[in-house]
Amino acid sequence: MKDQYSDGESGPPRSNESKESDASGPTSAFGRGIALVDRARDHAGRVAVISGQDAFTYEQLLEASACVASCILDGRDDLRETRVAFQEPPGFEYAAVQWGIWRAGGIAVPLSMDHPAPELEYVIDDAGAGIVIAHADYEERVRCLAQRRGIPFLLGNEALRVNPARLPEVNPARRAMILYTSGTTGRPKGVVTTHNNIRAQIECLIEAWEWNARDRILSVLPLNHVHGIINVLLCAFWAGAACDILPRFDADRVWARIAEGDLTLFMAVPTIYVKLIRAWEKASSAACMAMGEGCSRMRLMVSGSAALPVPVLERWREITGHTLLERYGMTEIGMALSNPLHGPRKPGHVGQPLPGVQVRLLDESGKPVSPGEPGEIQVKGPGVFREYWQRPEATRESFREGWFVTGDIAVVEDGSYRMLGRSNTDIIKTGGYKVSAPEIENVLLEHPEIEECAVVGIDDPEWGQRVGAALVLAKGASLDPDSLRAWTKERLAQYKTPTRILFVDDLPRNAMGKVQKTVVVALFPKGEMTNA
Ligand code: MLC
Ligand code: AMP
Repeated sequence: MKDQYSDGESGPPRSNESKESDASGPTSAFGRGIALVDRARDHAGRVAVISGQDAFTYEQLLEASACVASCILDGRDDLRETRVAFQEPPGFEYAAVQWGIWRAGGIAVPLSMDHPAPELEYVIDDAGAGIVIAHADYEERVRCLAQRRGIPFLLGNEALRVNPARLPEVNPARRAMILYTSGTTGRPKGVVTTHNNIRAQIECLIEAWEWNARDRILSVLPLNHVHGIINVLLCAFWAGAACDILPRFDADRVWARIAEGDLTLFMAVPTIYVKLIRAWEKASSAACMAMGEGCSRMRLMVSGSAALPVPVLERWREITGHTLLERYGMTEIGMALSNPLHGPRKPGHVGQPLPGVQVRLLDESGKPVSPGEPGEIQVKGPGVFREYWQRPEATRESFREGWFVTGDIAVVEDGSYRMLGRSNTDIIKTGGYKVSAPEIENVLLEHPEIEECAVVGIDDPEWGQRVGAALVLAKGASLDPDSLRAWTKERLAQYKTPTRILFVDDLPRNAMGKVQKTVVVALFPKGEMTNA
């Protein structure tokens, strides 16, 4: 790592920060400070984003984001860390809005494209959003959420047409982004990263995976999580590479795009590789030939966000010739461990610390483990987040002596880390999404027919884990799984909605009355989707 990062004071800029700087660039005052944006001028003529049939250069991204920034500023000199929540489908407008918020001095709070209204409202309220932006296709729902709260609402495509004005200079130690992530208790927490944190998270991947301006990556992941935002979109932008963005994952479209033969990188969660393997197995031999040819032109394919089952790694290698590079990361820290770009990648392992990232394993008494012993992963480095938004106690509790405590258990074998699971079974990973069992239980308990419930993760070959719910119904009540799922989907994201439902007379509890989740897991018959 070349630079030193210091997470200094944030908040309102010092008096010289909003002064006009070098007038080069697309506006009279470019508003420097954010390295990612400043670098874009070095590759102004290169393609930054491909979205359907359209390609957009870095120059266009700079121009469009200056317009968005000016629209959001609306005459002010600096947003001074106002939170700007935005719902934009993955594409050029998303990138322009994200950069526009940053260049105006705001904090970007990306909203999920798939969340029902109550989840969106929670994020808008918890972040204390001062402005809400949406793509025209989502205007109807999002505008009224904003208006009900008296928050100014802007349309992304209109913001893109505003005349660019003078932009502030942004101190990179300032807060840049809030991503919502589920925890072991309560509702999701906002993970705050500064521009410096984001830069560090990007730079370690640029170095480790040798990103360069000739790269072309296909983006298929949601852009409200670290994997899609940092590892795919922003690494591409840092490198001056091209990011070809699909609005959402679709196995046939991904294969068709790979078969075109011009991609160099692909990154996804294990569930996506499972779905791609399934689509391959259904394809004609001519199509498989073209798909295989496209894969052979790529230089790297990466898996992460959840454990990659070894049979999936092996099948992927059989059909594409690629040994997937598995790495480990977390919203709070970006990426921490990675198998090597060059050299053997160990199946079932996540490799070694990335450049600039310190990792240690501690036992239950807080002492470093002996070699070969399991321990909890703790991480330190310039990419580690700044705080949970407005939760100082939760922030304090998540650090020990300056190390972030991940809750993940691992062991080092022959110098390579192997993941063993989490210390808390109330966290479920499904399709690469992290979900909290208590959060789902709290919603289910609002249902009038449900008296008690226990939510658990059930191992699943496609989703990693499925969300399972064991339910005790109120006396004399009846409930069918489909209507319960429909009811839950109105309140929670689809991936949090239980797909394994079991009706029981009682929940298994220990002598203290605590529900025994491992016993609950064993109650679910193997291999059935739902059963009543
Ligand atoms: C959807 N379905 C599920 C499900 N999600 N069923 C079980 N479990 C789940 N988790 C069902 C739906 O109900 C629906 O069924 C059907 O699948 C299709 O839904 P969909 O939403 O269209 O699915 P799809 O688009 O195929 O989504 C699959 C996916 C998505 C893998 C593309 O889950 C995804 O994008 N995951 C990535 C999440 C991610 O980016 N995580 C990174 C976090 S950052 P029906 O019957 O209703 O039609 C992080 C740090 C790090 O973890 O290290 O990277
Ligand atoms: P999130 O909070 O959504 O960022 O998810 C982070 C969590 O995903 C980590 O704490 C791990 O539990 C899990 N995770 C990420 N990558 C891997 C991996 N390669 N293997 C196993 N678990 C992983």
